[in-house]
Amino acid sequence: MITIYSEKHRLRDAKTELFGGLLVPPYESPSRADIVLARVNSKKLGEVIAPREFGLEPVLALHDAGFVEFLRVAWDEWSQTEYEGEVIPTCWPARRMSQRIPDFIDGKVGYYALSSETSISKGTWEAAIASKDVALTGAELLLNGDQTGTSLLAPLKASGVKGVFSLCRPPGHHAAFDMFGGYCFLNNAAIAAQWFRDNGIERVAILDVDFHHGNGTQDIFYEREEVLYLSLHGDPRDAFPHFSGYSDETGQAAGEGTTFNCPLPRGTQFKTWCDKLKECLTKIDQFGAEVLVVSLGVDTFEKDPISFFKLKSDDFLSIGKLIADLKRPTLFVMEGGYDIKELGINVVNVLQAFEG
Ligand code: SP5
Ligand code: ZN
Repeated sequence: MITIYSEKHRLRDAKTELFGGLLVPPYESPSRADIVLARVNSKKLGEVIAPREFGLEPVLALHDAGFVEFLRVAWDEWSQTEYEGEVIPTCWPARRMSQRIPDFIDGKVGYYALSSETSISKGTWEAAIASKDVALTGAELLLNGDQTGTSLLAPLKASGVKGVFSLCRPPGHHAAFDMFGGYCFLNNAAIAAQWFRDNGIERVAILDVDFHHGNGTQDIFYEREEVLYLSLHGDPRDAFPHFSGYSDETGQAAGEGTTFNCPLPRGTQFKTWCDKLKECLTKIDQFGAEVLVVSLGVDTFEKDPISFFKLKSDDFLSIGKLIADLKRPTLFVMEGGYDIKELGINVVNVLQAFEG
């Protein structure tokens, strides 16, 4: 399997995360991509290639233009104040307050933030742009093949499943139409899914196996009938992002029935999780998805420091195998996973088992 990877992920290297009332070193760190890439290489998963640049058009196809401009200038505007730390919101347009966008950076960051653990730091914008290019390059490779013109979709019909791994960092699935947070700025998986739609694919499914609910992906496609969003995640009563991911959130308007949420309790083991995965896979099949995007977070791992499911390293092999059984061209987009030590093993387990 080909991996798409950009060194520019290193530009996202915040010093602070607000956690438990303290500013701590972020869980979402550059070492995450390093350890995954090291495992991709040591297990000889396949070639690793750099992304090409797609510009802002595919971003503006899904995200609010004012939000995107905010992300672009947030660090510079913050740097022009007397503040010494990183950009952290302290004030929100909460219930019954005005939803007008303020001028000063403190107000703007509150307007566009959905959570406050995610500091915006110098270089965050550049890294987020590179990350969405990693997703888009993966999508393009899956659809059109490499420069020799070999499409991966055409041989699918004859010879089975094909997959591409976009090693995105920073992750994306919490980034909504006009909000950042949960370590995410631009929604890489959603941008890739929309790119498939804009390039001749009628029906796309996004399967989100990250521990956290992908509130951003759900938000972006909530009223859309041609993009199916399915997620297994920690019950929002106990888990971030807390205000999204209940099972009665099923889509609306034309999108009614094209969102499927499986919230699961503390301590969930693989058996229970896997039964829900199988339900999701059946729905993807019935939906008639031509392409599958997997939001691949492995923070479901038993040793993950911020999550509460109990999956073991070998369980990630079963996940890869089950996804392969769907026999759809599949773009794996890296999301969360914070047990640095075993992160690479768990991610590559999914990918290698997918390849069979
Ligand atoms: C992409 C992704 O996985 N984002 C996750 C963002 C989670 N941020 C908030 C974490 C709050 C965790 N509280 C954990 C309590 C641990 N005992
Ligand atoms: Zn997560």
